Amino acid sequence: MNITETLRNGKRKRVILDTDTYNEIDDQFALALAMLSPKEIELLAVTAAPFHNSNSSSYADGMERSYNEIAKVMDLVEKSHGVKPVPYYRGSTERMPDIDTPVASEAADAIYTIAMASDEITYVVAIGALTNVSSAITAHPELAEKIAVIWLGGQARWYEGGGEFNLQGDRNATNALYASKVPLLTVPCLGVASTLIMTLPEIEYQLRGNSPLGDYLCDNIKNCEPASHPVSWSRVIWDISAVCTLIDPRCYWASEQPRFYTDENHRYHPGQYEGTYEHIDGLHRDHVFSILFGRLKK
Ligand SMILES: [Ca+2]
Repeated sequence: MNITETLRNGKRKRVILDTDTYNEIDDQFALALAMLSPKEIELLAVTAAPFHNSNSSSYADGMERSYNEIAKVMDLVEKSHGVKPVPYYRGSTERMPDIDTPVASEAADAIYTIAMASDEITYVVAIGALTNVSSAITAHPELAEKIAVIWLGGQARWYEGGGEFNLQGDRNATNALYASKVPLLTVPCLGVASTLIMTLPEIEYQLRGNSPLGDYLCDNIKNCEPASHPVSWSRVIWDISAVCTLIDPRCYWASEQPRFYTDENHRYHPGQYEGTYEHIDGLHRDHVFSILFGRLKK
């Protein structure tokens, strides 16, 4: 299965969004965008991914905070646009101990149950560490026939590896996904998603005062201003990239690459696993943001 070809067929897609929503300020955009794109996306469920950075005290705490943030964003979307919340689930509280051992969670169960309930492919859009997704796949290898994964993670292949937050969040889960037979499309971070730069004046111009959701997203960006108050600063809204592939596949171009193993030094070893995956090589930044603001503005 070539995911990009299926995305171009113009049909509405069954989607589960797996998100570490509280880890910074971009997952909120991605979740709102998915909810506000019903023509292209049938959002069946949202699952909370674990993370650990300065916004959490542990992977379990990061998952719980993400779970609560999902509820908050869905509430803001409903208040602002009248779109009803969808079911959402707690994810894993720990990382996979190795590439063969799944971690049980409501999220992994939901991915399996939802995917098996239809003859159509379910697109699992993962914008955090892959623990929930790879746990579902490892526990139920038959999901390879039922799902396609679109993952924001890793770096562009020309970086020859390198640490990256979503990949490092669960390296065993990353390797489990590449080792599996599940069709995979990736949006690499540095070199690809890193082009999705937004500044405070732009978002204020587009969304301030437009809705409670718009104000919340503006406030989050405003709170990111570096303490050094540089003349010019920006934020990358990484996570909208993965959702935008479903809304309009013309927003990216991709190439087929050998599936790879990531070692403990975060170096990639192409060809270590069988088969290929689709690697997004570039994104049309202005097109992506035009879609985003078009959907988020009332
Ligand atoms: Ca994320």
